[in-house]
Amino acid sequence: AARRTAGTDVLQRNARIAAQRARILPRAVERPPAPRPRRTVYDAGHRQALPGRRARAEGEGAVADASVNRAYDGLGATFSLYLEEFDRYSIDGGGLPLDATVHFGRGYDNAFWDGSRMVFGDGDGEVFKDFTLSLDVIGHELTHGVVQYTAALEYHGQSGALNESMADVFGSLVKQYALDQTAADADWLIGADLLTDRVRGRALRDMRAPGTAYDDDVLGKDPQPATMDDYVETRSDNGGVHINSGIPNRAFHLVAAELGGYAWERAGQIWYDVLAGGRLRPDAGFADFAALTVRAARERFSGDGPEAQAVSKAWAQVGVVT
Ligand code: ASN
Ligand code: ZN
Repeated sequence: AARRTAGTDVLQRNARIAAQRARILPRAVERPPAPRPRRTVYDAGHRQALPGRRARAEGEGAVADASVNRAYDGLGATFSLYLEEFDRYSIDGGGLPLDATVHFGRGYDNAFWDGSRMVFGDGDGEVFKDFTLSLDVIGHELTHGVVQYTAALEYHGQSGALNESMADVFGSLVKQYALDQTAADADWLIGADLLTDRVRGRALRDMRAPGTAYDDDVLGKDPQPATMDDYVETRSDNGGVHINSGIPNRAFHLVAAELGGYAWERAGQIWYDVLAGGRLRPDAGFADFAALTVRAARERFSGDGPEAQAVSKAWAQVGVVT
């Protein structure tokens, strides 16, 4: 009797396992593995030669250098936002390996995308700290790469300011996504962690209130306009690409704030649809871009839904006619 019971147990167990397999296996087999980033972080050792010494590659554990680890994690956070929310596989959409170099130069006060990699300075320590400290700045630099592979917005005048604004918008979304912040929770600042205590300021730029990020003896006053009435005509900074970006930045914040919830879900999706949708020309101006966002809101959501209304209203508020 004991043997028969054991035998029945085995049969029942086998039947149970077979049933589980039938439920579980087909799904596990059908789903392809999630794409993974392929990151490499280099250390320029305070020289200006690129890429520098290989410091941490994909799958390797944290190293002693915090700048290396922040860059590595920032590349990962940016990869995740684009993949999980916009279905974009890396910067080029085709799994491009992600490279970054830290400790570029000595006291170097900037970070940039050089066409194939992100490069970070340590800051001079007086005004700026290490440029890997702000996750939105990492997302900003990588988004210059995304722009290069999508609309390729020309880096001067209004198209250049749109290029800069895209970098700020998606840079901020990288941070919001990593911190699980709604539009209401987010600070909407770019580079809030970069300024030393000696600077009178909150960040490099404020998307919610352009022109108010800093007012300081060394840096001067934040020159960003918040509406077209204050658009800055200048020949410096490629025609004010980091200045007039305040106008489309604020439009994005207004849409995100009006719609509420996670900014990447609706406002970010509309902006991404325009950036990667193939209709945005490299020499697009603000009005071209604005009209495409209204169209994208209608196409992705609905003709006269809250999304399209919020987008139209935001551009009107910043003085861009759609
Ligand atoms: N950090 C600046 C930027 O990404 C550097 C530059 O390219 N002017 O816009
Ligand atoms: Zn930029």
